[in-house]
This record gives sequence, C-alpha cells and structure tokens, in this order.
Amino acid sequence: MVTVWGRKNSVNVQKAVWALEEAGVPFERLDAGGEFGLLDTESYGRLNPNRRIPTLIDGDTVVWESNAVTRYVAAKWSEGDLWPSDPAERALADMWMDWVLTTVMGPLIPVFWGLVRTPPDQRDMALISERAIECGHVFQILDAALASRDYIGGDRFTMGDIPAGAVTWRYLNLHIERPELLHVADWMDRLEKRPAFQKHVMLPLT
Ligand SMILES: N[C@@H](CCC(=O)N[C@@H](CS)C(=O)NCC(=O)O)C(=O)O
Repeated sequence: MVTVWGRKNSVNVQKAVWALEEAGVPFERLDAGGEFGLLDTESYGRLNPNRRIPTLIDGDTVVWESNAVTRYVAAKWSEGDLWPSDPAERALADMWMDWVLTTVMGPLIPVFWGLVRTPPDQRDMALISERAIECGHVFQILDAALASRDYIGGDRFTMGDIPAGAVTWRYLNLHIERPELLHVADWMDRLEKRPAFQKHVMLPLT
C-alpha cells in the first residue's frame, strides 16, 4: 500500500493524493505537519531531510517534493495518460509544473497565509495587496496559455494540470481582487467535474 504523509489542507499534499486518485492507486494518507507535528521527529527526518510534506512511500521508494511525487505517480501508474508518452506533450506539462514552483508560489504564499492562516489584527494588508496584484499578473500568463487549449498539456488532462489546478483553485477562492481570467475559469470548470479534484482539492481553505 502506498503511503502519503501530510495533512489534507496542504496544497502540496493535495497534488500527491489527487494524482494517486486519478491514477487509480490505492493509498493511505497519514496526517503530519501543521497541528499534527511529527516533521521534527528523527524518523520523519530520515524519510524527508527537508522535514516538509508531502512524502510518498512506495515499498523501498521514498519520494518528496510534491511535483516529483506527481511525476512519480504519473510515470509509474499512468504511462500514456497522466504521463504523456510524447516528449513534446510531456515538456508542456513539465514546464507548467515547474512554473507553479518558480513563479506562482512566491506571490501566492504570502496572500494565502496572510488571509487564511493569520488573525485579522496581525495581517500585513499592504504586503497582501501587493502580492495579490503580482498573483493577478502571474495567472494572466496561464490564462493566455489556456486560450488555445483545454488543458495545460493540450486537449486532454495530464499530470501538468495537477499542480497548476491545485494552486489555481486556492487562488480563485481567496477574497481578493483578481483580473478577468476567462480561460482559467473555463479550465477550472472542467477540473471541477473530476471526482478526484472534488475529493482532494475542493476543500474549505484552512
Ligand atoms: N517544494 C515543496 C514544499 C513543501 C512544503 O513547504 N510543504 C508545506 C505544506 S504545503 C510544509 O511542509 N509545511 C510545514 C508543515 O505543514 O508543518 C513541495 O512542493 O513539496
């Protein structure tokens, strides 16, 4: 049985369990991180020296970094489906997976943490507003890309939709001003029809 360590309200854990569910892999998710702690234990540090979630365990294989986990799941259990066999199609998925980590998370984390995990009287509203504007610019890049295709990697759902889909759902559910993102909204409508997305990503923001 595959195990995923990490609390269910972590966007990075959501990517891992969404990918597993899409690939039809039975798994158990064990709470860790946040209120559940455990990350500073010796045994967790041996699994994941970064002491972050998620960590996936598949027999003797341990995988951390959520996008690496998503790729592992896709490559092992969903060749030709979540994992595009065509290198060009796979590169398209890969680019947007890396884009989430390099371009989205920087501005999105302070907005999410500021508005969701910080008491109102301790919020730095100037920083939140500034980063929310930056998020708007970043998601306009995705919107432009989705103008010419239904999914991140082309005309079908692949692993490329998983990291971007998880963070975009979060962004769209924050109480902030956003630019018009018509193509992102259409893509999100498609994702919201997927049972695995409903189950693992469409959760209250906490
Ligand atoms: N780049 C890493 C980031 C992992 C990360 O920062 N995870 C957060 C949760 S989203 C975490 O471990 N936070 C500490 C905690 O939950 O206690 C990945 O994509 O897996």
